[in-house]
Amino acid sequence: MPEVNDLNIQAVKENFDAALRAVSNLEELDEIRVRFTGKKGDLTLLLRGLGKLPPEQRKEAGQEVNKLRDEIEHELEITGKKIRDSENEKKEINERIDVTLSEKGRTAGAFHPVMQTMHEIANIMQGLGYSVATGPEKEEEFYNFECLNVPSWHPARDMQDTFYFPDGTLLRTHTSPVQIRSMLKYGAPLRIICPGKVYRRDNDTTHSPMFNQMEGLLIDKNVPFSVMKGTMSEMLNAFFGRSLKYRFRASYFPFTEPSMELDIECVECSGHDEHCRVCHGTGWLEVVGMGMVHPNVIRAGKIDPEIYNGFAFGIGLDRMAMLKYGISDLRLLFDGNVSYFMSGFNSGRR
Ligand code: 2U9
Repeated sequence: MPEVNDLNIQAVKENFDAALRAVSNLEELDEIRVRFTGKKGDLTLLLRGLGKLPPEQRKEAGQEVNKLRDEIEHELEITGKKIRDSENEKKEINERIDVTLSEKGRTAGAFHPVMQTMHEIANIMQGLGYSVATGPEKEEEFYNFECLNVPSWHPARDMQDTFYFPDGTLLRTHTSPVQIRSMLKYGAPLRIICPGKVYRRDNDTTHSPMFNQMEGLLIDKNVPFSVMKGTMSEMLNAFFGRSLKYRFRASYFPFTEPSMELDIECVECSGHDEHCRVCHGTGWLEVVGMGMVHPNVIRAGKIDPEIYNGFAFGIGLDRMAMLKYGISDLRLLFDGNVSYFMSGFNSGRR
């Protein structure tokens, strides 16, 4: 075997074979490629050394070096392909998706308790023949107050109590304007419920500047007072899932005459706990305001109060949700932290 520039062709071949046997990835293979075929690589040195050989040895040595170069390039290519194939195979196995596996599981979303309450009461009322009506939250004074027999001197109209926009419009303080708009649109007879957000300048532990209400309106001929009382008690029995005790108290609202407030027995203690945190020992909970619609309001809805009468009611959905689901603090309803609700409010305490 000729020696070229002190490098033995056979030794280069053996070194290359040994290096190739030890290679395990493409980076290492690249290092070998540089070590043997690079500018300063063993093969290049061999080629350079050819010129220093006596002319009679050059031809044979040149053929040997060229043969070795072809072999090395061939081996590098084959080994590179083997490594790439094996890496692809490993990747395929590691990244393989088993489409038959079941999903990891996720926490189910749920309706907010106030929305659940809204749907429950709406379902009950729809069962009694009422339709759901909605309207704008940004209202005109005319629909929010004027049509509802709320005089201009009434404190509710004050800047202290109502959110006004600079143009004189306002954030509705109750959903009553929806009933006025419905009377104007559909006329009589009418049976509607109007759920939605309402706004008042109130903010303390028991009041939020935005809260949820559901009002209802029935207009027909010769509607007796007893239908109002019966409808309200049926609705509350269905909502709480049992027959409750009721107490009707005389009250006053500008839009109804006569007006009443309806108390139910305390859903927490039924009047048996003088330290009850819900009824504070009174045994009663005030839940609904209602009354026979004032003739002025019927007239504002372009319906003749000599022919038609009816009743209306208003109920606070946030308070109803708290009572039904045992939520002790109003602020929890508007808090972004869902952990409270995830921890089982939905267990159906009542
Ligand atoms: C029309 C005619 C009459 C709606 C009524 C109440 C009584 C009432 C309160 C309950 C709890 C508001 O959310 S609350 O604070 N509401 O007491 N609302 S009668 O009367 C109407 C509405 C519209 C056309």
